[in-house]
Amino acid sequence: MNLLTHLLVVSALAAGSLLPTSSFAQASTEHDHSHASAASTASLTEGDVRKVDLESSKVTIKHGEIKHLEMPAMTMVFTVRDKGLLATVKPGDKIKFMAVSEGGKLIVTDIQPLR
Ligand SMILES: [Cu+2]
Repeated sequence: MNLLTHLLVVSALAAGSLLPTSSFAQASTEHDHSHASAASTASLTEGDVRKVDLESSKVTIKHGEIKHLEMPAMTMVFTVRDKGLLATVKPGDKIKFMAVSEGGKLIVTDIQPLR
């Protein structure tokens, strides 16, 4: 086998093995997308306000299970999208709140006092 023939065989093999791989990757991406949109039915979560930090727009909440984020009950810090939401709550308040995941960060988009 001369060098030119060898190169042609190698590139033909590479092209042949790449094509099925890329079409398979595309099909599995579409599957993941439909799965994610079905699992993202968000709902309000109940919690107790532990700490309010107006300056950095953060609130510490002892929350119940958050099913749409697959998170068990715990106490944790959330960033609040709208600082105005924090004006309505203080430590010790019981609330319902909406938490969403944006780029790996957990954001509170709504807070409703519980009475
Ligand atoms: Cu949590």
